[in-house]
Formats: sequence, structure tokens, C-alpha cells
Amino acid sequence: MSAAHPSIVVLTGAGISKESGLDTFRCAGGIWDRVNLEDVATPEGFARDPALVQRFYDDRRRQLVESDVQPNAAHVALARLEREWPGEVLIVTQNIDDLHERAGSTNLIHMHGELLKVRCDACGTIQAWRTDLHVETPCPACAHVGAMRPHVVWFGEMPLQMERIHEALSGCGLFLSVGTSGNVYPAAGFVHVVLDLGDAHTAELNLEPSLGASLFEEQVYGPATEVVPAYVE
Ligand code: BJW
Repeated sequence: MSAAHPSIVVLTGAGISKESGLDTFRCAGGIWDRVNLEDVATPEGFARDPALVQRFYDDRRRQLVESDVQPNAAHVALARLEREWPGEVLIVTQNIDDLHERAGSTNLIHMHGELLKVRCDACGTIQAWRTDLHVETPCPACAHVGAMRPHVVWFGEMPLQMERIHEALSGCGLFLSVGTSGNVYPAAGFVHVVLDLGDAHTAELNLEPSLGASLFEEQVYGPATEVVPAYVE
């Protein structure tokens, strides 16, 4: 990388956590093979059957908290990049797991929310949460009853911190996209933002070509635990 220390934006998706034991959405045998996304990842699905949606996220939260899921070599390499690169390294993750934080990354945006947080729909209060969430659970922070939901971004909802993300994309010198299939917007369009507004080098690091693969100047294919450390170190 250039000696001028340009800032780096790394977009990550479910593929980076696959080798930690967390399923992706769209790979064979992935989450969307087991559940219907309209049922569990839309506000309409939650309104129809909140208990089903809570159970879906309870299971995934329990896996994150109670199993031995750990950050892998790709998370660790990105955390080391943040510590050692003299310019800014910003991770924009679509993942709701906390593996980047556990690996040591601190400059991080969870654009699709966080599994270990819940939100009160009545007043917007957000709080840390590590246990199951029941439909009638009162929110300890604000006392509203029956309005708690996972603090995640469903289809049709606005991803988080979009203004800060766009600012970072338009000013960065390197944009890396890691472990994402390029199916879901606005994240799938970030490479367009970089190409239209900035002049960063763009690279995709994934197991296989994403939908937007040809838009990137460089493509590196292989498991994240191999290609990410090799690319950033
Ligand atoms: C490995 C690997 C290994 C495997 N190593 N790699 C029509 C056209 C365009 C857009 C739309 C449209 N109709 C509707 C929309 C908008 C909609 C959308 O994009 N829909 C598409 C389906 C078309 N988007 C939205 O509604 C979003 N909001 C929005 O757009 O608001 C308006 C707005 C516009 C512009 C600016 C601002 C706002 C919200 C999207 C919310 C997505 N939510 C979910 C669930 C979150 C909570 C949860 O986790 O349950 O987010 S869906 C799911 O998909 C999750 C993920 O973050 C997201 C992306 O998935 P990801 O990470 O790419 O995973 P996979 O499984 O798809 O891919 C994994 C990849 O890893 C694969 O390529 C593998 O090869 C690879 N891999 N093993 C490296 N070992």
C-alpha cells in the first residue's frame, strides 16, 4: 500500500464469519435455506408473528454468547491493520455478530445493527442484551412493555450511519469488500459510490465472485482466513 497512508474502508459480510462457525445467508445450507426472509427479516413479518422473529434471533444470540464461536484469522488481521496502519481504517460490517470487536477492532460501524442489543420500538431506547427476548419483556431502561425488538435492520428499513459511511467511502484511498455476496443494497452499491465520488483502489476478497465482482479493480478468491491476512499483512 502507498506510503501516503490513505484511509481504508473495509466492508464485511457474512462470509468473514463463516469459518468462525456462523452461517451465511445465501450459501447452500445457509440461513435463507432454513427460514423465509419475509417472515423473519422484515417489519411486516415481525408485526405478523413477533414470537417467531424473537425465536429466530434468540437462537442466533445464544449461539454467539453460549457456544465457542470465536473471531478467526480474518477478523484478527483486520484488527491488526487498524492498529498498525498509520491512516484511518474503518470497518463497515453488515454482520450483527460481535466478532470484529472481540478481535480488537474499534473503528467499526454495524450498518445492519447488533445482535447483542435490543431496541424499544416505542421510544428508540437501545440497550445491551445477551439473553432471550420475549414479546412481553419490559424494557428495563425505559419501562415500556411489549415494544422490545432486536436492534437489527430488516428489509425496507434504513441501514445505520449512512451519512458517515458515505463520507468515508468518498474520501478513502482503498476500499475492500470481504465476504459479501453483493445481493443487498445499499452495501452492494458502495463500490459505485467509491468509483463515482472517490478515486480509491477497489478490491473484492471473497470465496467466489460476488454479483458486483467485475466492478472491482482487483479480485482475490479464497477462504477469508487465508486471503484476508495475506492481503493486509
Ligand atoms: C466466504 C466464505 C469464506 C462464504 N470466506 N467468503 C430492488 C433493487 C435494489 C434494491 C432493492 C430492491 N428491492 C428492495 C431493495 C432494497 C433492499 C435490498 O437490497 N433488497 C435486495 C434483496 C434486492 N435493501 C433494504 O431494504 C435495505 N434498506 C434500504 O435499502 O433502505 C433504503 C436506503 C437506500 C439507500 C440508502 C439508504 C437506505 C435494508 C437491508 C437489510 C438487510 N438485512 C439483513 C438481515 C439483518 C439482520 C440479520 O442478520 O438477521 O442483513 S438480510 C442479510 O443480507 C443480512 C446481511 O447483512 C445481508 C447481506 O448478506 P451478506 O453478508 O452478503 O451474506 P451472503 O450470505 O449473501 O453472502 C456471503 C458471501 O460470503 C458469499 O458471497 C460467499 O461466497 C462468501 N463466503 N464463505 C470468504 N469462508
